[in-house]
Amino acid sequence: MTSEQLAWKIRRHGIEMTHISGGGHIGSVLSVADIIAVLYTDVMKWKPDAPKWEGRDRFILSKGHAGAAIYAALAESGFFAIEELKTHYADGSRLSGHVSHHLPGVDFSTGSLGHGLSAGVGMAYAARKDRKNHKVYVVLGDGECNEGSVWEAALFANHFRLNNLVAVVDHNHMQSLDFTENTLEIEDFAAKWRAFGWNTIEVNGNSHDELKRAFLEAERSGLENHKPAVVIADTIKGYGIRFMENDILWHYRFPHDGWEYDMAVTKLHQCMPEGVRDPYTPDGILNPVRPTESDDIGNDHTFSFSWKPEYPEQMRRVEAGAGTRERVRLCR
Ligand SMILES: Cc1ncc(C[n+]2csc(CCOP(=O)(O)OP(=O)(O)O)c2C)c(N)n1
Ligand SMILES: [Mg+2]
Repeated sequence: MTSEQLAWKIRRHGIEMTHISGGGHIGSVLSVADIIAVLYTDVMKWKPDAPKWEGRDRFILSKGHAGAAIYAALAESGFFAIEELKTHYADGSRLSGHVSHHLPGVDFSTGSLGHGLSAGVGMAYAARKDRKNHKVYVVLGDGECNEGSVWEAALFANHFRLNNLVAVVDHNHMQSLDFTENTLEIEDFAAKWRAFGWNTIEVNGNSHDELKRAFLEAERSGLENHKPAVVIADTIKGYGIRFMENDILWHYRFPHDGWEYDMAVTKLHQCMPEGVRDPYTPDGILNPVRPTESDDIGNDHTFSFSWKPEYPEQMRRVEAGAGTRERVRLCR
């Protein structure tokens, strides 16, 4: 499967899983889909029939609230049956809303933000001591980087020259209620990682070509100076479904019956790569329900908009930084 095909599948499964279960974080899933797809098709070593294979690269989705994305990638890669995805969030299911290590292919449970990089650093340090060749990949959210523990782990990784560790930050400029810059300023984000001693690579995180080049560069630079690498992946929250993009509503909201589900599926079908089959609605939705004037679409749902009198000034600062880069076309 190509990375583009897997990314589409992650998005489609993500819509279905959050729709059926009435839970999850679809904006976060859509944001990270391309990063996970590239890692699982082009970068990491793994064996679905031997999930605990010693030589496997380790993967931690530290932004564990996007569990649906890694579940979809693992099922599509053969770690467990695709049918099981439908149990997402259900009582007794292995597919809890936040990532569970009870699933084959998952090494570390996440959901409480700020812990994944520390665990990944430990795994990389152990691999170094045991003279093993595998690598460790940790995907973090940008809001997650508010957590102090992330920066303690970053110090450690540089100090011990853990060039077998790659962190990827899904830098979508948003967290749960607002833009990151309105919540707790993190810019100049790349400069911070450089100051912590990391090889710092900035890319468009929805571009598969750029992501692939970034992982090669992480490898090359690490061999040269023995430092860990961070890929700062500039993404769009909700990417791939226009009405969800950059709208904080879709951090927590799931696609409801009616226009939300119908339009999400319809939008994805407009960009379906060749060779992919939609397991849920193979022909798309025949007569999709469309939003009407009274539906809540295209409105600003940020916390600052709702509550803060100084909103316009904050917004100007955010708009200068976020979502201004050129979009990658999903349909090639
Ligand atoms: C320690 C901790 N505090 C708060 C939360 C609640 N929470 C879930 S998602 C989220 C925002 C995360 O934003 P970001 O890391 O930018 O991820 P994104 O969804 O934007 O990819 C928060 C605060 C949590 N899961 N863990
Ligand atoms: Mg974010």
